[in-house]
Amino acid sequence: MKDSNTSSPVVPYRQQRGTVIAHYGPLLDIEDNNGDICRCTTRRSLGTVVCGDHVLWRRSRHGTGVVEKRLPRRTFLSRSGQRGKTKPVAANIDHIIIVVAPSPGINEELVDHYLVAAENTDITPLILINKIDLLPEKKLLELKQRFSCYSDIGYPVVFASAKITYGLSDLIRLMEGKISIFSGESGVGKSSLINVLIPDIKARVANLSLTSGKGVHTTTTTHLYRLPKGGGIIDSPGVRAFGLEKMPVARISHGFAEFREFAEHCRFRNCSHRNEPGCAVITAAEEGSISRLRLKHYHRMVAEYAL
Ligand SMILES: Nc1nc2c(ncn2[C@@H]2O[C@H](COP(=O)(O)OP(=O)(O)OP(=O)(O)O)[C@@H](O)[C@H]2O)c(=O)[nH]1
Ligand SMILES: [Mg+2]
Ligand SMILES: [Zn+2]
Repeated sequence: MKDSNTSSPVVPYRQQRGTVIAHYGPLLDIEDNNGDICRCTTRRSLGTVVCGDHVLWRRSRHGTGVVEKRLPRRTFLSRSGQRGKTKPVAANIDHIIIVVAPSPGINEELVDHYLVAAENTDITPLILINKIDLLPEKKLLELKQRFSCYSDIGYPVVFASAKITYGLSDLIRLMEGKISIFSGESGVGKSSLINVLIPDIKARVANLSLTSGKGVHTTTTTHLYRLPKGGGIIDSPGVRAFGLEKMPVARISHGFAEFREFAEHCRFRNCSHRNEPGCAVITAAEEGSISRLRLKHYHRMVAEYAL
């Protein structure tokens, strides 16, 4: 009997699942189910893929591969770049670890932007204050006080140092089996922390002599690294700001959940908590029940991003 397959073209490689672990312009590094990595091109019809995306791909000749389809995403983090253009950051993340540090400086407004983004997805945020080795005890206590407004409302706040490997054991447990992204300004030590958490890899870290000022971006591509006990960490380039897309005020309020119990007692239902009479949120801020700084950031975000 004639073999009907003999006349059809040979298909040497089967389609398989993979994960995007890095993006280099049009090329992607795909990790297969065995943890092997293959540099791939993409089908034109593929659309945008980002680090953490699950895809269908197949090997081709010369040790490369082709990504053919992006699979549905569990979570997706994007930000708004210049001129309001959406910039995808990463997909299928469980945790966002918001890293700040006394050098180059603590930026709570950036933290609040990340929290609004995280609260509007299923990504769990955690705040990590790195480089505490730089702080004398008094300054450290001040900083703990300053960040108590976050721990009081339920966000984990970790004080750590990549340099002296301090404060990371809880984080290691939390990250096991999950995908986490380290985000924050350039120079706060995201790559340094990742190098401590995964000693086998060598994420590029800024040379001390080059970090005298802000704006030196050492990490230039988003990269997923595997953790020894399962799960992974995504290193991402530093940002100056984390722009949000335009959104309804309710979604901004969602990132300021501690205001809610007070907002229910404002005299006006649509109170902006700015200068209305009978505003229970302003009273709460004056009495120290909520953070004045967070209220200020809320107003700024409403002015900038509310639809
Ligand atoms: N003193 C001190 N320095 C640190 C610590 N962690 C990182 N650094 C230093 O901070 C500088 C910046 O660290 P990176 O890890 O490159 O920072 P990054 O956040 O990855 O920066 P980008 O890749 O530009 O976004 C380097 O010189 C590190 O050696 C720390 O815990 N303590
Ligand atoms: Mg880096
Ligand atoms: Zn109000």
